[in-house]
Amino acid sequence: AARFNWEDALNLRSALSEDEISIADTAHDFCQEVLQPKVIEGYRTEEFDRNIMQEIGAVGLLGPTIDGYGCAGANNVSYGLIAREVERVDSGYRSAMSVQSSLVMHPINVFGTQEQKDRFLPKLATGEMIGCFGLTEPNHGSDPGSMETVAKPHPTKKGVFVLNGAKTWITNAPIADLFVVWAKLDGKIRGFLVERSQVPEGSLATPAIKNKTALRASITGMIQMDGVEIPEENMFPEISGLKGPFTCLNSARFGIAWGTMGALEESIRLARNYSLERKQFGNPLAKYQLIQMKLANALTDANYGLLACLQVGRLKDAGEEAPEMISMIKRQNCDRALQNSRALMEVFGGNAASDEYNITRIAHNLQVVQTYEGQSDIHAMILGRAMTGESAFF
Ligand code: TGC
Ligand code: FAD
Repeated sequence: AARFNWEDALNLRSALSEDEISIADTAHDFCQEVLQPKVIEGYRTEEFDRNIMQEIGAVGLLGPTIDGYGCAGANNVSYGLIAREVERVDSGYRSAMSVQSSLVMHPINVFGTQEQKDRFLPKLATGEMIGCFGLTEPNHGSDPGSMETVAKPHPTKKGVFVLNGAKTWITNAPIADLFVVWAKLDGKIRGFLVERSQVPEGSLATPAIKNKTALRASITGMIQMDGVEIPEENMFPEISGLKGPFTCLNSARFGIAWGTMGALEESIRLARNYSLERKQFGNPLAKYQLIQMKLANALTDANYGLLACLQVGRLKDAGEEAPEMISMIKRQNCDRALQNSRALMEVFGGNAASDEYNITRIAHNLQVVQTYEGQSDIHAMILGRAMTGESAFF
């Protein structure tokens, strides 16, 4: 019989290929050596140094599933393993990475023209260029189909579109060079590539949303467009309707399902170690049943969650996944990671209030992760609709 290893309780590693293990180990070492030492300060100051994206790019972790253009050409399981390693450090760093990979590079790769791919993908892969994804608006979050941002042909300049509207809560927006903006053209949602350096001065503003209570290590802001002019070759040529942004979200939500398990695993490691060191009533906290219950609950949820991710990843690699499967793992893993990390905060007593113990940062981040890319209740209704044929949204 095998010895039980709490750090890989159901032996996920045994179900991975050599390539997947090698990518996961590279990502792990990079994240621990380069990102982990920055995170407490990054979270305190709420500053995201754009060099971080270049560092992530230099180890090949941006757009890893894309073939060519300087990308790794790895499978979806590998992408999930990378997200898990980045989010083991911080959900904000995983946000910055997954927006670049899933929400900017992925749509360019699947919807873009050859010219768009050649122009943008190599620079996005190195992190020299930073991208963001503008879907959410001040009045339309869970219901992006009602968006107000519009694109119109320029009244006098041939081959030019003009964008007007506002997007909010956009990861990377204040420092982005490239904006994937979803806007209605003749009432239909279309995707546009807005290059900061190419638009008329004063037409594009990207103020940061400051003083966040979570995800402080990533930068978030608005995209305010007032007569942004872009050439028509910067529109995705074929894709129209919500299918465009949701195709991107399928990939990002899949990564989040893995990522949250990394955050939960880190919460478990921190709480276990703390409980062995801290003594009350003459014993280490780890000796008490109620503490062990919290650890056992969290460990079970993390490992069930990872195996569900692996199953959906294998299906995705075979082209056999359904979006509802991704809704299921995104919702379940966010909810379990949030609930368990909150319970594990209790193990730290008053020290949970010190950022040096890291646990509270992780739990607060997970509240946002459970909200973005479809709040958990929205995913429950996506599943309920698939089960019953009845839409509960409208
Ligand atoms: P609905 O009728 O469901 O769909 C309209 C059209 O879209 C298609 N579609 C999908 N296609 C591919 N993949 C999916 N997952 C799809 N879901 C829907 C659908 O087939 C249909 O196509 P067609 O051709 O028939 O028109 O539209 P609805 O208006 O009823 O949608 C409701 C709902 C709730 C499902 C949807 O709007 C939703 O998921 N809302 C949540 C919004 C959301 O996830 N926003 C994310 C913003 S981006 C973000 O948060 C990034 S954070 C990144 C970070 O920092 O890490
Ligand atoms: P609302 O839609 O107002 O929802 C509020 C509550 O009501 C939720 O609990 C929701 O589940 C519930 N609700 C809504 N409708 C229903 C219904 N029909 N039935 C029952 N309950 C309902 N967006 C982007 O486009 N790009 C990004 O890069 C991005 N990054 C983000 C980064 C951060 C830090 C944050 C906080 C958000 C980010 N978002 C981004 C936005 C995010 O996707 C939205 O916040 C999310 O989709 C929810 O929208 P909302 O905030 O408008 O909430």
